[in-house]
Amino acid sequence: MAHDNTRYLKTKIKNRKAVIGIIGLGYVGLPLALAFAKKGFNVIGIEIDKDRVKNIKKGVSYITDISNGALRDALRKRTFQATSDSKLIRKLDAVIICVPTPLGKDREPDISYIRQAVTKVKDNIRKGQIVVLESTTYPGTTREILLPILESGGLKEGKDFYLIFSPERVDPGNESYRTENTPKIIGGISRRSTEIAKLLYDQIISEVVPVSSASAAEMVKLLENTFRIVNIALVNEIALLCEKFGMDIWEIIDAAKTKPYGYMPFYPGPGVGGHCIPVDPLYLSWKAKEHGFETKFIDLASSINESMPQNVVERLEKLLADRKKTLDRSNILLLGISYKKDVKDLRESPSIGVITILQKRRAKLSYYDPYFPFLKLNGIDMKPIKLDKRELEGFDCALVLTDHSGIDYRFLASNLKLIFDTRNIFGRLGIKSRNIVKL
Ligand code: SAJ
Repeated sequence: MAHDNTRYLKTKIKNRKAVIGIIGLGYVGLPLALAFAKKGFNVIGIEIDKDRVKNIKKGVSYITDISNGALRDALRKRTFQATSDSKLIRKLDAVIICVPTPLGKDREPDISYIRQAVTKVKDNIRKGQIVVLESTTYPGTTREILLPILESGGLKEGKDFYLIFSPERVDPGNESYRTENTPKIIGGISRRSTEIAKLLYDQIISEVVPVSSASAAEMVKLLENTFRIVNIALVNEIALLCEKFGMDIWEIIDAAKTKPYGYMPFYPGPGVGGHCIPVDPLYLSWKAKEHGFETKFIDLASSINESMPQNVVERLEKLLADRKKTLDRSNILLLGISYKKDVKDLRESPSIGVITILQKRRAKLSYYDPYFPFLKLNGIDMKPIKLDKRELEGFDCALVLTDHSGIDYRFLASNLKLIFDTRNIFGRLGIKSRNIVKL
């Protein structure tokens, strides 16, 4: 029986008649939904946030990398619809879970969104369905948490349904690598599940890479992001050392990256933000502790990155002191608050850390970020400014925290008394001036 099921399912996938469901239409789910829709699949997005569903129905995208045009195209072709009704799961041939995996209040993994999503799947599951988890999580989640829930109604994985982990690899704002051309890792609970998932993702992604298990696929993702957090922390520490030595870290990195092998540039900054890099490695260290293993690298990297906002404020304080000023009597302009350039996302943004410290030090704060026309932080309304000459002249120092594109940095350089540039955006644009100080 299972064999016939699988054959029928494979045929539906190959002729793109399989109905695809995406649970969670965020920066991972919405691009994935449109990637399937573009290939002619009928896609149902199941999104708990009713405002998001409303926006999608109006053809208004809330994801930086998805244009309204792309969204409207899929809606017009009727290959994509959004709903909050999870009962539609029973109509699906494949259900792909793309929900957040944040940290709880004690910085431990919070997989409540995964549990909610997989319970909805369990309540509506039927024979022959493919269930994929894409949310980044600790190794073992798919096997230890999802499998028992989905088999609790008596269905058997690998026979009645297929369960796979496939990590999302989305780099918001990256123009070169999109869903379709970023290699995709897949790992099933059973071999048959891996095989089915390969066929499914082969329809939309040019390179699909099977690994031996769901846990292996979960671990691949965590190695990728741990690699990043550790290397960013390393370059942040070297930057602090270069400041002591009176050296220009940006010159050192630019020279080091001429090495054609065995080196990869990372850049210092005010800290590490986003919902992945500062978070995912802590999922791994949490799981490691269950096995009595202490992940020293991850713990050290997290603490170095988390200390960067304080280091930035201390450096700013010194710059002001050199000009006989103190923080509590200074007017500071924060340039950019997103966690990284050209995205609208404040999650774990280092700017929040910097602003919180400056608020405590009673500095007078204003900000400019084209993605945030207003900002309320720690209960305080932050004042957005217009980048005009009169406004700029009133600041004792401007602090570049996010190097958004499309800003007239030359105009800023000629109208600000002092700029502390933690991203070296001015250096990269070849704008040199005595009033610009780099991290
Ligand atoms: N950062 C630095 N120095 C660097 C690189 C990054 O300070 O050299 C900071 C950024 O400013 C940002 C944070 O680290 O605050 C995270 O940067 P990121 O480029 O990793 O950005 P994310 O989290 O949006 O995207 C990442 C993906 N990025 C890249 O591979 C370049 C990738 O790590 C994951 O596929 C993705 O998160 C995810 O969803 O896991």
